[in-house]
Amino acid sequence: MSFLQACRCEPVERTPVWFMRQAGRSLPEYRALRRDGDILDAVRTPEIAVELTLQPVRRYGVDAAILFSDIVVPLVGVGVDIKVLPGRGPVLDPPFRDASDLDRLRPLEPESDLAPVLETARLLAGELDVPLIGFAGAPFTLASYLIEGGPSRNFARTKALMHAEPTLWHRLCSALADIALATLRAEVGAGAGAVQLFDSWAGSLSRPEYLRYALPYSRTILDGLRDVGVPRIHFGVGTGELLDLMAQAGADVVGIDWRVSLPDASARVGEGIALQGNLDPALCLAPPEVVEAATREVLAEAKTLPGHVFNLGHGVLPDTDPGVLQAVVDLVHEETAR
Ligand code: 1CP
Repeated sequence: MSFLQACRCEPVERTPVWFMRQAGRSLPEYRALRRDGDILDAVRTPEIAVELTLQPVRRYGVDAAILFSDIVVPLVGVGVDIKVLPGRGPVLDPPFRDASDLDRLRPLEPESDLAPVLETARLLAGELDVPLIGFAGAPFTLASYLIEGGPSRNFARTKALMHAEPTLWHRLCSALADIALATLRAEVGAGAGAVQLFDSWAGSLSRPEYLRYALPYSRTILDGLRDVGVPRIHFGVGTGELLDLMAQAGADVVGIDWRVSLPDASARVGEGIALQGNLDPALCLAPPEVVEAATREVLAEAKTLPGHVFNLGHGVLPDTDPGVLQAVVDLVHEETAR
């Protein structure tokens, strides 16, 4: 299993590769199965979620599968009325504003609140011959959807709240950390062989903000998984200035976007930590020779790393030609075969 070995900085037969958002609108078979349906309905229907998880594994021969779900699913599970709108993302009306909104979050009971997701994981574990990645949203990123009421560019309300009402922020993020930890532990119990904590929007925080308002809660989650023994991947976008702190939060693997070179990222995260990344997903819309050169560049930069999982720096863009991703997978496998 080259994916798990690379996550643990052990020698590999060849560099493992998978893509964030490898299931999704870029695949014709995904569009055919999903049509105009609600993504949350697809997540709640194990036969469909299993098939959507398997589609990219079958097509590309990637070295890991990622459970078809969404970071907001555990929040929906505890009764928060979040909708996921096509082309937009998660929205919540009314959003969280004050301490009374904490009542909208109760503790997660995974076996009932996430029953279909865990069933999907169990079915997949029996079917896959590559590891299944379970995942959850980190407290900062989840809190941003609850407070902004949807996707955001500047996270203004979220930052205003964390600075103005640190006690409320602490209570909110503690509750979100408990939900994420319970989610990940249950997914591992159901067969996930690795987990990824998505703090996608943490790059909007300064170092002092990250240290005070994000890291403690992500650490609760990552530390809380230590005893289950699966690799813990910690990912965010635009986090070049935070990589050392994200590693300190308790990750085995840190996800890197395209803004930081892999050798620089490795120096920042420190010894014994593997890196995942970091081809720019936008380049996958360029002609094949551009993608090939960029892929070779990532591989060249990764040569001296203790462990490398090839991935994009963020999710596959919907307009990506699947043939381009296939060429990336094949090139990574061919070039790194020992
Ligand atoms: O209906 C659709 O197809 C809409 C697109 C979509 C998909 C395919 C959404 C809405 N969620 C998902 C599934 C999903 N979400 C997966 C599994 C698929 C895979 O990776 O192969 C995963 C891992 C996620 C995680 C997720 N959801 C993140 C973290 C990853 C990241 O991209 O940074 C985030 C931030 C979300 C929120 C979300 N859900 C959907 C959208 C469009 C968004 C982003 C909205 C925004 O820009 O804030």
